[in-house]
Amino acid sequence: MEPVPPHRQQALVERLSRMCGGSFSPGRRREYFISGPQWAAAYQGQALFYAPTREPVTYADVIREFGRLGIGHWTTHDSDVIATEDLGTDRQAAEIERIRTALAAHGVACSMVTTETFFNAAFAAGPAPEAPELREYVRFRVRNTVDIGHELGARYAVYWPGSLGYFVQGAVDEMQSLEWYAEAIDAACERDVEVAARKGRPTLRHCLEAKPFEPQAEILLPTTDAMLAFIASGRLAHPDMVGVNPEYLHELMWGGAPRAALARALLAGKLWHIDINDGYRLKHDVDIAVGMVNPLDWLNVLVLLRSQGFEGPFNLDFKPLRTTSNWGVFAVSFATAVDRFITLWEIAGDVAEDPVIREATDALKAGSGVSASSDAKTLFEANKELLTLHELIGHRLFQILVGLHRGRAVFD
Ligand code: GLT
Ligand code: MN
Ligand code: MN
Repeated sequence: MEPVPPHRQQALVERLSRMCGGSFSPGRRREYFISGPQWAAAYQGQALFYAPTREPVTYADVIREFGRLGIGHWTTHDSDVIATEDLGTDRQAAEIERIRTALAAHGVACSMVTTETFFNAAFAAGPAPEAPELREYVRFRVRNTVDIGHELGARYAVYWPGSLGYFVQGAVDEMQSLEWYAEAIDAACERDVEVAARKGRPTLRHCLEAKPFEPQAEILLPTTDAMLAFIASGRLAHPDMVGVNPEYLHELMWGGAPRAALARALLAGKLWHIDINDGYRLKHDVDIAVGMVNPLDWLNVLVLLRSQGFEGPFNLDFKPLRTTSNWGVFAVSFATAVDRFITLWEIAGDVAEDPVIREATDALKAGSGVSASSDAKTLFEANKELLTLHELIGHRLFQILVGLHRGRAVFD
């Protein structure tokens, strides 16, 4: 093949994207409760050993592009859009007004706000540090984010505790740190109750997000299950206002099964928000876009969520690859991520309707009808052929994923 000179490269990517087909219209994409994070679109490709590969983008760019693509919801950290030194000042109020104008102009709604309590040097010791003045600053940040959320019309607030942990064991008192962290969440809930009453709005749904490692060596609340235990611990003043925001990859990072983790959150009535992405087990927080690594697992996750009536918000918390250009972030990354999600969601609907899966699961639940009281051998013999259906269900799910159930022929 001939070399592709720089001025022809976008045209090539566009032509091959069209050849892929399978993209949904902006109107269709807006039918789903999908949100795009400011920080995902603005990610410049940097990491510890990686220089940035993309130019900075503003919230105005991100909101305009989300509107054009049909990503109807936008999520942000406080400091993604307001300079840290402007937080809580009149300059914040002016910026919020500009953000509201941009959102309205492009038909995008702010669904969730989150507080950055990990990046700034002030959070070197995490969001529940020993020094009381630092904890007061954390409370100011979360309260102020609640204010921003109400001003932008958000319904959800997310908290990722980042450095709540330690590099060196014994350096922090785990019990004390957890109590201090609870105080920060209480401060956010208490401000929310006040502001919601004043504005005649419902209170926000406060969602805790776990990540098992990075940036600290050991994390005090590393998994969604740990968050559920924390919520139920009796330490929070408003546990009814607090739920979870599991991130798909964060459960894989500790070796968990995301679908099982989500089932436990559903059982607790606490699955309120979810970060959708992909990646590899027991590795870093690579935040690859949804469906690029584990499409079958994702299909199963969505079958569970559909069956339980969970319909969002689905937050596209991924990082466009650092090999993707600024133009490609919207032209390829977000466009294809949202389309893969919708495709998997619709295929999950096919699973729910599939006659093979339905009859197989019904048969498994019907059992053999042989009652043999405490005779284990007879019970085993009476059910053993039926249990072969587990493997057939796995095969059928594969067929549905690749479209064989719709007549896709691979070989003659
Ligand atoms: C950070 C983290 C994400 C969280 C964000 C919300 S911050 O990027 O890795 O998973 O969802 O604070
Ligand atoms: Mn996340
Ligand atoms: Mn992540």
